[in-house]
Amino acid sequence: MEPLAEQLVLDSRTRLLVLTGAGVSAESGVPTFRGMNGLWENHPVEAVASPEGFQADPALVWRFYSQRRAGAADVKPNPGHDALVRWEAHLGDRFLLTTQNVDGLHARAGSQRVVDMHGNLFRTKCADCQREPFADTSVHPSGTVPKCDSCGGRLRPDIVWFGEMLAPSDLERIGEFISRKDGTRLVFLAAGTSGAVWPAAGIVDEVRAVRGETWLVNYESAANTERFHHFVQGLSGQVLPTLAKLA
Ligand code: BV8
Ligand code: ZN
Repeated sequence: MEPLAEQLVLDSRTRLLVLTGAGVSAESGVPTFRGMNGLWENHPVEAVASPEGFQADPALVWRFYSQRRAGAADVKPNPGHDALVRWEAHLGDRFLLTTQNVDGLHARAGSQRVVDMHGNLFRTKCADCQREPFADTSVHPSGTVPKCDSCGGRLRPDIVWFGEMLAPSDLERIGEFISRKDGTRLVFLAAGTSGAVWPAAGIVDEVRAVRGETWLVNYESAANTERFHHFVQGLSGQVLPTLAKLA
């Protein structure tokens, strides 16, 4: 095992997997889950963001997502997002960004190699037929449940809810990058995440299983901080722009 590097060195022998959470969008003005104490209008987010919640009260769930669509529409990427765009430009295909955020801010900042592992706020699909998910910024009036114009069923945001499987193609893409045998050394950096939601919280262990180097950049300690070789405490919008040595 090579000596632990004190600085995040991104050179020609390195491939980098980045995982982001709500903390990376906080400085753009997007509320975090912990910041809301996991609650929305006194509903546990896990209750609203679940198939059961949608079955029980689809109008409530659409009010939750319409509000977030309205909120996410007029926020801008911050220097934390921009730093990741620069790292990707430097590393090319030796870079992959998987995000738990559904706000689309990484893509708006210019990130290309992005896995929306929990879906995207600005995409909609049908809960009752297999039509293709489609881009959708609609903010629906409170109390309404939009209908599918091909089967008449209920539309829903194209988001991975609690209790729902992540897309196998997304898990494969992450797994392929972790187990890649191309002579490069694997570095993993998680930023702005509390490490409370799985399977995202387990990626650090998958990386350690292949002897990768692991970094956490977070405002406060996370549920899995001790799993990381390096913990840099701070605001991602201030830490990420200066953390990496692009060699
Ligand atoms: C599944 C979309 C398989 C919705 C989301 C193993 C153990 C225990 C439980 C489970 C397990 N495996 C599965 C589970 C169940 C569950 C789970 O993990 N539950 C938790 C609550 C215990 N997982 C699932 O259900 C997953 N599916 O496992 O399917 C399956 C299915 C059926 C049957 C068998 C198996 C699906 C999980 C995805 C759910 N969807 N999002 C929506 O957004 O509306 S999760 C959602 O919550 C986010 O995407 C994100 O993942 C999570 C919030 O976490 P963070 O992003 O980390 O945000 P948080 O606010 O918590 O923390 C922010 C951090 O940033 C803080 O630490 C703060 O200090 C820091 N910070 C703040 N500001 C800054 C900052 N840091 C730096 N700079 C700043 N400026
Ligand atoms: Zn339909």
